[in-house]
Amino acid sequence: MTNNNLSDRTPTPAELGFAMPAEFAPHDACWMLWPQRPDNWRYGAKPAQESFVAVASAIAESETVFVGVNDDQYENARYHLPAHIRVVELSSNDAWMRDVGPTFLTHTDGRLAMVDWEFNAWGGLNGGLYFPWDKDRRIRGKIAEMLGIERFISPLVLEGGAIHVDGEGTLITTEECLLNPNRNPEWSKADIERLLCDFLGVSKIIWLPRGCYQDETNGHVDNLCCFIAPGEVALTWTDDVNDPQHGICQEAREILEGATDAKGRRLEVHLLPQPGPLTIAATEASGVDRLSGSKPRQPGDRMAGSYVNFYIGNSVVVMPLLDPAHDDKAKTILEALFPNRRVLGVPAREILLGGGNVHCITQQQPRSHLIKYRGGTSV
Ligand code: KQY
Repeated sequence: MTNNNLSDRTPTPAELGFAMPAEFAPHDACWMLWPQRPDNWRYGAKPAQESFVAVASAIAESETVFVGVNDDQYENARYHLPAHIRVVELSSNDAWMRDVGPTFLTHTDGRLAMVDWEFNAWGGLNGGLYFPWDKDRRIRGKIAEMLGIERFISPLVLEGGAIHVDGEGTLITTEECLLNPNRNPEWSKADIERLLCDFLGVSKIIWLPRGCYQDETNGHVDNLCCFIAPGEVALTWTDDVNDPQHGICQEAREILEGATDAKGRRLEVHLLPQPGPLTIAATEASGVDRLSGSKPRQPGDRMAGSYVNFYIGNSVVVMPLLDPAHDDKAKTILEALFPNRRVLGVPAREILLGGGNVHCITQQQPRSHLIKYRGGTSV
């Protein structure tokens, strides 16, 4: 745990030699959760569960996949998930492992550790998406116990989808999320930068003003833009000047193209077409339970669909299929960006209806000296 008192402070993870690797670095595993809450997923989450099975199966082609499940869904998840996927009982309030799961760190000597951020369900009682979030909050500690790794507790409210790193000292995030009064009102931008550098071993932060239009996470960067290699990012894009997303894409592109990374490189920005615009159909909204304290789904509401919300596995890239008019083009671009990985598309509208996508429901565990899983498909 970091104590910022200069007199008796403990060393930061960065000072101890830990840093967050890029997603495109090798993995030992991927962690996911099983969707079930009927006030977020329509029809008791049955259609979403099918999509989660497809995502887990695609990722399991190149690394071990763990799926955490509440006890009352354990048998159902075990039945629907293929046998080589590791189903473990792990209580959660919902199914966004990117945000509630560990941000893993590795040491130069190969050790694995994690950051345990503060979590308030994307805004707490000031615009958050549900209450309570107590089970989500315990997930990182439980995974640290299972893996037997060090857990660095950060005072920052942060979800994993709010950051992307290149593994070479650079981090991208958005002001809309990290500077939102519903996350860290007591910290200045400089304080937040220092905490990110201390906990993640980065030295350069690139701030984008806003995330995707109507993104209920308050602008997670993982839906807008991501590193695909050192010095290269993918950015969701629309040419439609009448779309409110247009200005968001333009300002992000200008900042990214004008930025240098921690190593002094200019960034190359690759554009991915935006799907849609996509909105919630009446038949989709009506399948979601209306409960007080959770975000209602209204017919016609714009969804924050983006092809940038993909997962980079060891030898696959798992991308969301969201719109027949744009899926093929987005896949072709990703195939060119990842010539050494197979790009697998999974039908993902059901995940989008729940408020996120493939990247939001997954969390990579980087390769370390810790574990060689037996019987899985870790490569
Ligand atoms: O990272 C995400 N996109 C999580 C969104 C949570 C949505 C809950 N309805």
